[in-house]
Amino acid sequence: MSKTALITGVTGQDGAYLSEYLLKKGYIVHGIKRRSSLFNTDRIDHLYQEPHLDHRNFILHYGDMTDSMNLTRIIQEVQPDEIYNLAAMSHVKVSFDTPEYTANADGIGTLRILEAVRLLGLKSRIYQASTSELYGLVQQVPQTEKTPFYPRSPYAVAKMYAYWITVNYREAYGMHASNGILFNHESPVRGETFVTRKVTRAISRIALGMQEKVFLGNLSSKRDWGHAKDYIKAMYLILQQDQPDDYVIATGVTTTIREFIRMSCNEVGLEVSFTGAGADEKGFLSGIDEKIFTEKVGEDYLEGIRKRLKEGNPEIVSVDPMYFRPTEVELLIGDSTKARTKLNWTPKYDLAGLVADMMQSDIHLMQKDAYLKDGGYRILNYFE
Ligand code: NDP
Ligand code: GDR
Repeated sequence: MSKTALITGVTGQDGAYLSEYLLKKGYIVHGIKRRSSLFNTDRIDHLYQEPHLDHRNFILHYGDMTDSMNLTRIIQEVQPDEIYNLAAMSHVKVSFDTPEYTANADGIGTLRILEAVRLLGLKSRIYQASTSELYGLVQQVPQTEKTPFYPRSPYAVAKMYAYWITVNYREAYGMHASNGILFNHESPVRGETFVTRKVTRAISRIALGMQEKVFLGNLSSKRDWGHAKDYIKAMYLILQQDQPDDYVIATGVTTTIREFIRMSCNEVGLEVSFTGAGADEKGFLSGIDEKIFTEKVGEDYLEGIRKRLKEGNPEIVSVDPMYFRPTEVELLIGDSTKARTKLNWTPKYDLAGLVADMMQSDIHLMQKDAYLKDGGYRILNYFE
């Protein structure tokens, strides 16, 4: 008998990779997507199955984390063996603009799922997408399952409620409910407004002569970045354990945003040097390895870069304080020893592999845009 999984946030980065992974394992996968005025299923379109087919193993339902009745009905209909609660307003900076909505969707939304399973008397195992943002203001590093929390944004505070309500339902009602405390994980389908993807898209466009520079916020914060493909495997493993529990999932390596930019540039043969600090920091194109550039980007674009270099120290990164956060999380570095020993989880990608994967994909996507632009089509340049 195939197992049935229900994924909230199925249209997001992790939802897409997890759907693919579970389908390959023979699961019937149900996903909850929001109604939107434009199609929002880009990341899962390759998995889509026509609703008129007799036998489908990938089924989408309209829903929202703020609608208890909707969630309860879907859970009752689907009777899932496993629920992966990935839906959230997941942007830390935006949570300062929409704090109440974030609390509702990310915090109370988790309660709605737990309570629905309890009231329906189901035995569904529940995975809660917890986050390294819970650690916030540095108490100790590396961060483990025992490190105290000190959330620094409305997003993190909402996720703190979700973390504890998951623990509470496990202890109060004996539910198989677990938290994965995942550190930042990225991929070629990472949302365009998170810093890694913003950088890999921008550097690709700069290399192709489609954009002059990119505006960013705090370049000094440090993140422990992994690949989403590795991290969704940990979610699956957590729900396969006999006992529910909470696990840190991380690589154990931390890097500044500045260094991530440098690595993304180097990936395509570009060199960048930084001057200044804080709001005055700038990044300049300082050299080019023409062999790597030609191989990764293409000879056609070489002349444009040579010209920019000849013009003298062209600025490709500027800091704009509008991207600073009212309270910042400066340093994240996770210790995932528990997951590595108990779940036997090991990531395949290191940061260099992640950067290479993201840059390769974005260069390819932007080459397509450059081709359309050359053909006279208007290409929108959305910076945020
Ligand atoms: P994304 O932002 O890519 O995806 C979020 C998903 O949630 C999307 O499918 C989105 O739908 C959906 N969603 C948002 N609000 C609602 C709502 N009110 N009702 C229903 N669905 C909603 O996030 P990721 O895939 O990167 O992350 C998955 C989860 O893991 C999130 O909970 C995130 O907070 C958490 N997390 C992520 C980490 C990371 O580094 N990626 C690290 C640790 C935790 P739509 O597509 O319509 O916007
Ligand atoms: P984060 O990811 O806040 O860690 O949350 P994000 O990529 O948004 O920021 C990481 C760091 O980069 C700095 N930064 C910028 N960030 C953005 N978005 N845009 C910029 O222009 C920019 N410039 C500098 C930020 O200040 C920050 O220090 C992500 C999300 O996926 C959460 O849902 C998840 O819980 C955590 O990772 C773990």
